[in-house]
Amino acid sequence: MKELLHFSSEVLEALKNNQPIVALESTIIAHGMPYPQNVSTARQVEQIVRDHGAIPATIAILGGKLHVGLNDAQLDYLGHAENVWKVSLRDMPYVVSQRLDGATTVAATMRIASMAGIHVFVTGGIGGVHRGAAQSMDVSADLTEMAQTNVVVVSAGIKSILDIGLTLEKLETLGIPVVTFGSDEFPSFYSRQSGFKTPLRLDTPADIAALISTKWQLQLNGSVLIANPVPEEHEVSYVVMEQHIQKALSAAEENDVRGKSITPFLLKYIAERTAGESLTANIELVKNNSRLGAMIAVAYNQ
Ligand code: PSU
Ligand code: MN
Repeated sequence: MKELLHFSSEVLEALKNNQPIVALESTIIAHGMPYPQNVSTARQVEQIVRDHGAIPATIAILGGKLHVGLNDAQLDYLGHAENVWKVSLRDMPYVVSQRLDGATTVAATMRIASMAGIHVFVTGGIGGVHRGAAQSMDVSADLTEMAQTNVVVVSAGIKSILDIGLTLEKLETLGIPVVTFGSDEFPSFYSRQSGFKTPLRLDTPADIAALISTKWQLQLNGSVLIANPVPEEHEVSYVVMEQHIQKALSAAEENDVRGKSITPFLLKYIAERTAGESLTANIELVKNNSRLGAMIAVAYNQ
């Protein structure tokens, strides 16, 4: 397994010295945001992690190799190259054996982070149960991966393109604790509100680190979902977002968009129609998550 892993020198050094490391996903770069904002955001996020005492490890598949830590050229390439696969777990063996390039989703990034011995992971939002899942059966592999892999996921909650209520139910079934940082309301990615009360609330990175280590000491394998509400000054109101989401969902249906294409389609549709407002929120919430993720990694390391 280790033969497939390629570490950047920064990450290798950090692993040797037992420093706190934060894994970062790449689907958000290749399929979640437009170029060049995606690459500049990825770089800023890495720097924020360093500024808060941890080492960033952006994860992606290049030429079939699992890369843990990317250099500038690799990051830029992922940001604009055509033919970069969106790789979830089921795509991994194909992309690796065919020596292709792939950006990893939450599920695939978690798995590779775990292989590398990294336990804290920062993203924007997780995949979940899609609206209309009773018909489509579209439930992200992010959830089943979170049920089994010991990597904490720091997010801004569940995007309202999904069915937040059903996703929370599914997380409960899978035994995944859902913790909102510093708020009683569970956030919905672009917005601090979702209409759902958070199952759990913690107010410090130290408390979050304690919950994580306790969970794994209890041999309760799997992730913890940390929801970090988008900063108030960058949020897009829940009501405004809902109108855009309704339109995006109709457009997806009209264009017969299904399966793995649906999440990138919806995100792009909404970003294009909110005059960049949602993109700004997206960028700022990822930066905000990287700050918290680094602090959790530092606390967990201690
Ligand atoms: N949520 C976001 N931005 C994203 C994604 C989710 O705010 O780019 C990506 C993540 O990589 C997530 C994936 O793991 O979408 C889920 O895709 P699917 O629904 O096809 O499982
Ligand atoms: Mn899906």
